[in-house]
Amino acid sequence: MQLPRWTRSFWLGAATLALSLAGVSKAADFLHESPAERDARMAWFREARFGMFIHWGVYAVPAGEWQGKTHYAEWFLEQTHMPVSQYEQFARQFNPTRFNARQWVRLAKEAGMRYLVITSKHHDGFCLWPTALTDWCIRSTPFKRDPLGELAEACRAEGVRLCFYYSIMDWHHPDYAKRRPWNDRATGEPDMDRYVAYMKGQLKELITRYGPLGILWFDGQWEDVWTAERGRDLYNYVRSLQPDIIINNRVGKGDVGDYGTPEQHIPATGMGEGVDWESCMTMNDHWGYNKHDQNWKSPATLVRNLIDCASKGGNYLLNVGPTAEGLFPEPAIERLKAIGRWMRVNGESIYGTQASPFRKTPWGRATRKPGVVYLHVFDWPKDGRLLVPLRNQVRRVRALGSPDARFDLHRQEEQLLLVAQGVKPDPLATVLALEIEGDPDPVVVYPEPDARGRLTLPAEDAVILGHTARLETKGGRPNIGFWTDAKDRVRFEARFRQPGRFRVEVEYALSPGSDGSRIRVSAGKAALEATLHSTGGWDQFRTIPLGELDIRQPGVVAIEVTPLAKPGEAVMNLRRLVLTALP
Ligand code: H79
Repeated sequence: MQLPRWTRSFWLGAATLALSLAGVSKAADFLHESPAERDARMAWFREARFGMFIHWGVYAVPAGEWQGKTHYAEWFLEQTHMPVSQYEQFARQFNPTRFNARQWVRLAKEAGMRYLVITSKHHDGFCLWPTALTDWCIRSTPFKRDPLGELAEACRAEGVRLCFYYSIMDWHHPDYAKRRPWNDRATGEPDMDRYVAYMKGQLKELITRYGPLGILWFDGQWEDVWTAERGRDLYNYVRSLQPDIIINNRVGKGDVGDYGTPEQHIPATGMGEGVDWESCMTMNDHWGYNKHDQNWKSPATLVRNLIDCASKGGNYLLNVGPTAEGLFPEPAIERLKAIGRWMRVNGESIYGTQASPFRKTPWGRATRKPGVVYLHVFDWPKDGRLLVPLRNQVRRVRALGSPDARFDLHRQEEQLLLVAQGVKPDPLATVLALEIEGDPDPVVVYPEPDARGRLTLPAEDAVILGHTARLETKGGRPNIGFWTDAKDRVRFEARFRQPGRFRVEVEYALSPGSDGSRIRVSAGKAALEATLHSTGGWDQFRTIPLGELDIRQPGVVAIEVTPLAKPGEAVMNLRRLVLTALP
């Protein structure tokens, strides 16, 4: 039974009052909430789709270089194993006199970003605000200002949501239980309970001084000294300070948190229906400032990453690593401005949208809103013809940024064929808005052998039937991994216009300990069996022939991979199947 909201809160209130009168402190439980409550809390995050990450701390002083080596940034202390007392000296040189909070926030806002997440404390433990709980903070620098306070004010003035990153792992604090041997400043026995009290005190400062906040973005939760129970407790504590705050999933060990946080990649097919997530990525190869890192991604890549996230129902958190003077690197500013120019024209296809109604489209990505499907065309076709796998009646087609464009609409089999005139192509991505009748009714387009009779079935197109096997990414490319249950199967579907005999190959990886997996590959009624040998490791991919299969009837055929024997921990990491027609 569900009581009306006001009665529930009345009884909850009365119970809390009774408990507190009795002197019992009952920990708040924010781990359970109704779908409507959760939707209300997540609403701004889902609408925003795009945020700025900022990694800033004393590591910006060495700026990534030490003793002739140049690959450092915010992991400087852990990578050099420099004594903590020596690392502390960098604080004396951290004097970002050119820091201008209003400028940073405006750069984010003009790029189209709706929220900003800044490192209040990274793994080195240095606190970017004048905390009462340690001297290892901005007060120990010549910079006598409060960067977080100034950012809070600028965010309020500009209407950008302020969020804080906070690292659980702390290489500096004497009570963090996995103390580093090079922490020469710590004495006594570490005490994790005291460390948690320290974190809670700091989080209370952050929320009460600078809040309300949008997100608390935890990190560094993976070491054993951090437990699932501590994670749940910290989640509840932060929510009790600000009930509507959003907390990422790195607060705990996988069982708490409001959304998923893929790092440096975009999940091949999103994270599943109804799961909120945000991919955080760098613009070059480091999070903190590294003066030698000039490997900047192009504006087209950055905009397409944002589109890719939105098309899969997720957010994009794009990082900037400012200098020790307090400036954004010039290449970062140029890219933010380019993204902003694109967003001013095309933002309606990103903000407040939902995941694409299509599984895959050869020309780019798509998003949707009630009554509208947005098409993000990465490389505009020279002939202006675009095949859209949609059955709906279309009321109107608009090309964003090309008000004079005209479209002829045709049907090609079940799909919609758009023939465009007067579209000004955008090299980053050209966006069309299709205003449609009713909910999108996509046509499922099956892959087919190409003109040379070759059909590739990549992992991301598979339906996984089972419990453990799932899509993961290795070397930037997806594969089906964690295939530890030999009852799990993998299915592809493809259309064959004519019958024929096909050679079957698999691209896979298998570690030596799992050598000898046996699999069956079937296509309709035909099947083959094969044994897989080790490729040398779970990320060593190799392509081998498996045998031949007869496709006897034209039409849509299910192609399935079924394990027969699994001598090791997993069947294989499956990257793709390739079928090639034999003459
Ligand atoms: O704050 C950023 C990273 O510092 C942090 N999370 C993002 C948001 C992070 N912590 N751990 N990791 C990411 C994964 C560990 C990566 C490592 Fe390395 C590989 C640690 C050492 C080798 C990355 C590359 C850090 C230093 C070199």
